[in-house]
Parts: sequence; C-alpha cells; structure tokens
Amino acid sequence: MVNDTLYKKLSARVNELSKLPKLDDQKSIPELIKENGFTRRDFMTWAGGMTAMLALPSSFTPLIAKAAEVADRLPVVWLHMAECTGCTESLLRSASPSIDSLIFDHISLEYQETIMSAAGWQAEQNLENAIEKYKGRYVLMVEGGIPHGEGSHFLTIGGHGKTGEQSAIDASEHAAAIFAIGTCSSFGGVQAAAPNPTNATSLSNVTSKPVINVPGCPPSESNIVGTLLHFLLYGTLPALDAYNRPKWAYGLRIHDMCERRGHFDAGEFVEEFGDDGAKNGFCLYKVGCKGPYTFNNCSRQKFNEGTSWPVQAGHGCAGCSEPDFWDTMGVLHEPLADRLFHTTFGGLGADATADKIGLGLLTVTAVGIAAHAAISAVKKPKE
Ligand code: FSX
Ligand code: SF4
Ligand code: F3S
Repeated sequence: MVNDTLYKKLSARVNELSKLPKLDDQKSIPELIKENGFTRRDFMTWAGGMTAMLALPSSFTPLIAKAAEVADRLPVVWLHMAECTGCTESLLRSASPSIDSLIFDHISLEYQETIMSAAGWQAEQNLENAIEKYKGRYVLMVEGGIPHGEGSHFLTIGGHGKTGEQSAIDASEHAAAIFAIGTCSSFGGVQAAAPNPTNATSLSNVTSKPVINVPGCPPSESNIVGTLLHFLLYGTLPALDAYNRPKWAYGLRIHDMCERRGHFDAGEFVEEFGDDGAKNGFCLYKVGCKGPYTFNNCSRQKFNEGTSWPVQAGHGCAGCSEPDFWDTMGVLHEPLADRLFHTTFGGLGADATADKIGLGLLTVTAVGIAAHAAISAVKKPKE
C-alpha cells in the first residue's frame, strides 16, 4: 500500500520529466546505451542494481530505467574547486564506458571544466548563461574543497579572477538542488587537513543553501549517478544522516558489510602485509583498516564497474567518506586503537549510525574493538 502510493508519486514525477524537451539536440540515452554495445537486458540489470541501491522494491526497476532514460532533461552545473579531479575521474576513467558513465556523460552538463570544449572567456560566459537560463531548475554539483575568507584568493578561476568561493556562492543561489561531490566538497578534505594553509572548507560552510554531501575520496560512480537518479525520481532531498549524507548510500558501516568480518569476529588478523593472514584474506584491522568507524556502501557497490573495493584488494579502509579523515583517522597502516577519535563536527564521532552518536560511545567502541583485537592476539599467537 505504502509502495503503491510511492510508485504513483514517483511515476507522476518521471512522466512530467519525460514531457520536457531534451535539453540538447543529441541522441537519446537508450540510443547511446545501445550504440555502446549494451543490450536492453544489460540496461535493465543495471536499473535493478540501482533500484536495490536506492532501497526500493524490485518492482520499481522499470521506473528507475525510465528515470535514467529522461536524465537528459535535467540541467547540471558541475564546478571544480580545489581537488584532484578524482571524483570526475571516478565516473569517466574506465577502459570501456559503463552505463553510469554513459548517463553522466549524456546528462545535460551545462558546465563541467574537465569535459567541456569551451575555454577562457567563452567558458565563463557559458556558466553565467546556464545559471541564468535554468534559474531555479538546475542541479549544482561541486567537487573540491573551497579556500575561503582570507584564503579565498588561493583559488581564482577564469579571466575575471573570480574566487572559487564566490563562484560556488553565486551558483548555489538559484540551484534546484545542491550536491557536494566527494569528501573535499563535503567536509574540506585533503585541502583542509592541518595546517590548512589555504583555509579550505566545505561547500556547506560557504553557502546558506541546503547541501547534500556525497563524500568519498573519490565517491563511487554509482553513488554519484544514484544521487542524480534519486533527485530525478523524487524531486526532493533524500533522508540524511547527521553529516547530511544520503542514508541510502551512507546508512551502514563498512565493518558491518565487510566480507572479512567473519575473520574479525574469529580473531583472525593480517599482522603485516604479505603474511599468511593476508594470503588467507584475514581481517585488516591491525594493518590500519578504519572500516569500524566509516559509513559507506563500498563493499556492495564497489568501484570500476563493480570490480573491487579497497578491502577486497587487500588494503584497509582509510575512512575516506568521514569528516576530516586525514587528520582524525590516524596513521594509515596503524589501527586507530583506543586513541580518542573526534571530528570538528562538535566532537561527534562516526560510529553507530552517524545520527545518534557521542564521543563517549565512540570511545567505548574504539576501545572495545582494540580490546577485541588484543585479546584475539593472545588467543591466537602468531605461528
Ligand atoms: Fe580528489 Fe574530488 Fe578526493 Fe577530493 O574527489 S578523489 S581529493 S574527494 O574532490 O577529486
Ligand atoms: Fe573488514 Fe576492516 Fe572490519 Fe576487518 S576491520 S572486518 S577488514 S571493515
Ligand atoms: Fe573510502 Fe573506505 Fe570505501 S577508504 S572507498 S570508504 S572502503
């Protein structure tokens, strides 16, 4: 019953979108997908995966497929700030284009510095035109940390020497929805790591408009495209956790969905890279995995068209979707152990669901996890 009502609501939204003209005079998304060697079955399988990822019943799959097909009705402005362009690369750098990357490439990207052909004055003009033409309708996606206040001049873009901070503020003003793509834009990221020489900060710190954070350094292609699909389907903002991350993607802890979890519980750990434990796929906690403190769907969605994810590849999670992970997650290849873990977000840690947490609980959990690892070491000495 609840699902019927939701289905009708989402169908109505997708039907409305499908009546809008395509924004560009180019091939339709179904044509493009076919041209790149994907069958209709491939596309529906992909849509089924997206449906599950967005936590919708499988009967919604045709609706998700239809939403993806009308994605080119949605104007998108994508701004680059201070970053490595890994977020864009996450989508576009595949040997053969995935369905995610095809859709991303084909949405009406009114402005995207990595892939647009315009340069110089013309590029600046395009940005201003897109904002004016699609006022109140475009989706703004921002990648990168933003040098701000006294440090804002560390990032100036284009011939007019406008600061990145001012561009982000101006583009936010008339956006229908705003997404911070990647940890840099969501929380400041590597630019904001101590000593933060450029005074870099998150998008939500420079605009007064609501911002949805899609962190990860970089986020997976499915989390980026899923974010767009969610907006296409609902036209509203998703349910969020305490760090304004969509719950459909960041609602569960890496540690609770990890294929090595059985080894953690059994006290079987990699003690150093290359040892027998590593060869046997044991838990990576003792070589620095921060999965117990990190919220993301990496083990389910994976990267590079579902090929692998850090822990599967044999390296612990670095906590890349958490606020200030560069500063707070400690040494990369050492366990966080019982070190006090806190963030700039009012001292909240990132354990339990990020909704209801406190430093106390997190500390207890960190100690508990460290104690578990230590006791297991006693029970299972190295051979
Ligand atoms: Fe890089 Fe994006 Fe990390 Fe940041 O990803 S992958 S430094 S999140 O802004 O380009
Ligand atoms: Fe997986 Fe890391 Fe948790 Fe071990 S500590 S179970 S490798 S997430
Ligand atoms: Fe990042 Fe950890 Fe996933 S390092 S990519 S959140 S496994």
